[in-house]
Amino acid sequence: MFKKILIANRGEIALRVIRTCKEMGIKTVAVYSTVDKDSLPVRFADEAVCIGPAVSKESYLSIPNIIAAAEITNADAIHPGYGFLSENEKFSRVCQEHDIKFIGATPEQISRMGDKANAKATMIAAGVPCIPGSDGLLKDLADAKKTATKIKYPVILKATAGGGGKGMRIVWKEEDLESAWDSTRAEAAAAFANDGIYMEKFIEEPRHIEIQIAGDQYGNACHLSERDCSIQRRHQKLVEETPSPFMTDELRERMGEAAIKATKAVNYEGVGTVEFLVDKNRDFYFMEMNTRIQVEHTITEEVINYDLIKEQIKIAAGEKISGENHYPKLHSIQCRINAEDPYKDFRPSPGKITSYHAPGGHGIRLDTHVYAGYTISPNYDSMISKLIVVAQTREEAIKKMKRALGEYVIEGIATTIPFHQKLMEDEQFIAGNFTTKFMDTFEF
Ligand code: MV4
Repeated sequence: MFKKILIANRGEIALRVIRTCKEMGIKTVAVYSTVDKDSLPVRFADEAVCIGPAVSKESYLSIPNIIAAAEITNADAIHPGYGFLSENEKFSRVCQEHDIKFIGATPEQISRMGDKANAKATMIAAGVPCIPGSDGLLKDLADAKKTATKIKYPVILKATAGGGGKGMRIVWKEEDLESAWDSTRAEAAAAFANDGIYMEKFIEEPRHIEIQIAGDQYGNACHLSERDCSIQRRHQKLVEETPSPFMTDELRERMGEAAIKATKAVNYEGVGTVEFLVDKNRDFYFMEMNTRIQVEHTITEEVINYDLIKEQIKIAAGEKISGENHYPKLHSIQCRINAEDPYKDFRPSPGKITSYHAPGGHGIRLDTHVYAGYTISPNYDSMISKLIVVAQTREEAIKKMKRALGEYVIEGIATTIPFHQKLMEDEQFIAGNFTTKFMDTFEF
């Protein structure tokens, strides 16, 4: 087992990793930018190293600074959390070259899954259902026209280097194809220095349901059931839950099986997520594979009673997993509480938390790095905390969430708490009747 892990991240996830390391008897090193010097990860880690100024490029994204911090503290592994360098091929490789275990995917896996057309080709070959579309990248506009005629409009153009909603265009009819082709290519070239584009049939009003997976170094793989992440706004998830209200036992078996095929196809080692789009007929299609721990891993932990960070560390250290799948025994919901003003189009609201009271009690979990007097910096993402509830049923979980939101006091900045309170009262949400389009029409 590792003796000392450096956490190449900040905020709640850095704290989350430190907590598990402590329970496992592993020493921890926090790295921090100058504005984070008074943060809880710095306070609770065994050691802390300043790696640069507030701007991420010069601190949390600086590979040389982070490797230097690992070398001077003698860390034998690095946990990258989510975001920042967690799916960075170069960082994974540099860690390898310095004999530091990167707790995440290999450089090869990151590059294979990061190129979406390539990832899709891998999944088709493995027998994972994928959305009908072009055979790899489109050659030119004529190829795009031919493919669209074959699969029928509406279609979607996607940048192969994109993902998470960047570099996509929906095309409803042939006369709009040429300008969409030109603009998607130009945008992809500018944003990713890669203008490779592929095409898919556009799935209208899908649900976003993802399967948590784990694989070890010996070829064992299992799934840990699903999370429904359909409540999103501009590709930012707002609420996640498990089990999905749209799930059936039969669909879970099929999606779990497909996710395991995806895991085995890339010899994946570690914990990861296979994202699917699910249409109204409960047909599902591979979308992306995430090779990191995700923000919403918490709800899976709550319903199957499992520490996913611990599992991640054990797998990285070479331990075997049983290969048995895990099924939800309870219902869990997570609300992401952001420093954003829901009354002003979710505009960011950084600043000082002047007064703070955290909810608690049975079935409540709050993952956060904030406290009274903490200042939310405009330099990083605006998440304040993740409020997680677990209960016997979905109905009970919603009631519990309402109760917890009502106890949660954050003063000095605007937060998304009022949005979540309204959502928990929404008839369609309560009925489990929602798709990725839900937020387009949600009145707030
Ligand atoms: C799609 C789609 C419909 N049809 N692909 C958005 C993020 C990126 N991972 C892929 N995305 C989508 N791909 C086809 N063929 C709709 C989306 C999509 C979406 C997916 C999941 C969650 C929220 C979304 C919001 C808008 C569009």
